[in-house]
Amino acid sequence: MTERTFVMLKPSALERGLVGEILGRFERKGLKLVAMKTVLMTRDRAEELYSVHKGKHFFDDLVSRMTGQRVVVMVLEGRSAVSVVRRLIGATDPVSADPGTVRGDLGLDLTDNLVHASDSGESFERESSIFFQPSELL
Ligand code: 3AN
Repeated sequence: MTERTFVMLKPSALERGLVGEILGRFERKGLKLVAMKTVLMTRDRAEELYSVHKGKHFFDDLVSRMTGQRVVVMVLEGRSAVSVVRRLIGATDPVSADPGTVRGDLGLDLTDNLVHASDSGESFERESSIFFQPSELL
């Protein structure tokens, strides 16, 4: 089924010049870019994006690491886009992410693990609305 997913390239992806490398993997897989922009992450947006993790031991560090940093946010579209992107990015901890995945090939840090991607259609709706107006996603 054709669906959409939300992806955020975290600060380290921009600092290390890996935006093209990561985006290229999604494009070569066949996913279509619907919208993309660079934004300065505010504390409010970071807390909203990671609201499901509020109360966990890593929440404050995660939000602080993202706040005030530039990130790239995008919406991708394609067949089973949510699960396809999750498989392409690999496990949350880059140490155990499989080779061939974004985190497995390019990352090591757990908190700034290069990329965030929605884990369900509901997450896509919630997360994309933090960064995009409906008119940007027509
Ligand atoms: P994923 O990004 O693979 O969906 P989640 O949703 O479990 O993983 O975690 C969201 C983010 O929280 C991760 N991308 C990572 O930055 C951070 N995170 C998750 N678990 C830990 C942990 N144990 N220690 C530090 N940061 C973590």
